[in-house]
Amino acid sequence: MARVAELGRSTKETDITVKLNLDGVGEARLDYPIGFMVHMLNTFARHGLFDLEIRAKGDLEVDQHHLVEDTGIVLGQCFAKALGDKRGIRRTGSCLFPMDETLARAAVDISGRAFLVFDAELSGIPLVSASADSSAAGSFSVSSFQTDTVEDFWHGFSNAAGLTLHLDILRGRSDHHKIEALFKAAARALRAACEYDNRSLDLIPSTKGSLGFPGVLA
Ligand SMILES: [Mn+2]
Repeated sequence: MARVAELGRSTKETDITVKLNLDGVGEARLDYPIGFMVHMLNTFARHGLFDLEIRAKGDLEVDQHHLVEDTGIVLGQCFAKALGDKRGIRRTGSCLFPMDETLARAAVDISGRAFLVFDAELSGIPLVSASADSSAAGSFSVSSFQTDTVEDFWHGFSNAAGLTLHLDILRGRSDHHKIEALFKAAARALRAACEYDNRSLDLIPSTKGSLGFPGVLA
């Protein structure tokens, strides 16, 4: 049976619905107002072989922090819910992902203990994108991606999913490549950790006998 979860979260700052299938084929359907995040969430689904649907709105008139962080939170809650008691999973996974001049690394332990180590040097200069401007046919409005929110996304995710995640950008020049390689590495590490271990399908992979996480809806 596919491991799926669907959750919504609505606050005065954001309104987000996420549907996740851990045993998917890598398809994403995204209604998301930040172009670069659409690129990253598509990438995440494809490399993790997760099916992912996200509908999101947020207070972008403030900045992008609330929406990006809250997206990580709801996605993390969906991960925890879809995993259930974690019986039979491999529990850990890692990936070293090169992308041209950039090298990123992700290591995950679905431990029931929330912890993020994030070591990535970005330039601090926003990535610029354009979207079709409905007010003037054929023209574009320019927006940008606030790159410091990448850490906020993964912080929200690891906290809500109850897992330990180490994310490092080991080298690189392009911020686009750095962030993208990190999402690909994280997706592949999570995919490996979520996958079933055919040698211990009946066991919860812990000597404690539990990988529960108090903050998580099981
Ligand atoms: Mn790209």
